[in-house]
Amino acid sequence: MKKFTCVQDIGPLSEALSDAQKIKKDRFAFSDLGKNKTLLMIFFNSSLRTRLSTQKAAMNLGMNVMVLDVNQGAWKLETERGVVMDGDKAEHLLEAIPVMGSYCDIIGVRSFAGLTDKKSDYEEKVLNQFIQYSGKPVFSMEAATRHPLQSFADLITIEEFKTKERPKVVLTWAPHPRPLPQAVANSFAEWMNATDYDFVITHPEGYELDPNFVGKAKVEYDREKAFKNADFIYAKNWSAFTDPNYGKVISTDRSWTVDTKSMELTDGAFFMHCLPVRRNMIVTDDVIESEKSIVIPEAANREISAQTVLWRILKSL
Ligand code: AN0
Ligand code: CP
Repeated sequence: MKKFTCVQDIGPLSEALSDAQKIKKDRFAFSDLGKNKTLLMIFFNSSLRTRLSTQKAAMNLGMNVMVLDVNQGAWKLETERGVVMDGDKAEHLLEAIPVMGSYCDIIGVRSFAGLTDKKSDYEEKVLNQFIQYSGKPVFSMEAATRHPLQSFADLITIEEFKTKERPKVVLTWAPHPRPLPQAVANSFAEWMNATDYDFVITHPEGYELDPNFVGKAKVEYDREKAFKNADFIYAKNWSAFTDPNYGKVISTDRSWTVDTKSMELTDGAFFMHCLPVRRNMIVTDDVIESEKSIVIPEAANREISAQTVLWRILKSL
């Protein structure tokens, strides 16, 4: 595997899941594979889980790991070509990328959507420049439109907890005070659409996602109807995608907070969220602390999804 940015890059999900299972059974079985190979993780945005789980995954495979927080100690980077660089940005991405590529064997990039220019975000400008100019395999640690390592971990988690062959999985929008990218929701939809689950998306009017990601999913505006018979509730906030509100918070309606009353409409559903989560905005204390909450095993599976991806890339070097 030469890149990992979307569901297509992983190939058949059944094979990816079986690789993940094998790795989870013995995560040190391939600890020689990454010997003398270096992973460089580049963060343009904050992270807890992605940073730690991906580093741990690389260490399990015997790799060396370097982490660069672009906004803490590195030169400020210009990302647009043609700009007269007379402002505060001292270096251009077009030099920085091949330089970074020269120090490592695999590059992981986190670069969120700016949420001001939809076209630029949805073209995945930053991630694609890394793919084009680094000369090294690149994987996404959440880019502008997708978060595939999260979605892969979500899929692994659903497979572990499901009690029926074809569970009903509901992606529900939930309120948040600040504008967040659509990446986690887009990506979750993309991966769920690649399964044969019964997949439903629910959100208030105005929060429609990009139809390319919604795909064949059922969109149900009535949250009560959507929650009925659900086996998994996957909560996430995202800002508006549709113009003229792209990147804006158009509602913080707390009747969309996932609470015990709404969970009672489901078929004893498990509660999922990628974390970090704002309690009593996205989900109540009661629900996230309930025995149906699987947010911790979900986060733990980030190590497994990252290790499966790194294992595949290392094998192809
Ligand atoms: C980010 C987001 O919504 O994309 C990262 C989630 C994994 N969340 C926040 O910025 C709070
Ligand atoms: N879920 C997730 O990607 O978490 P971090 O932003 O902490 O990495």
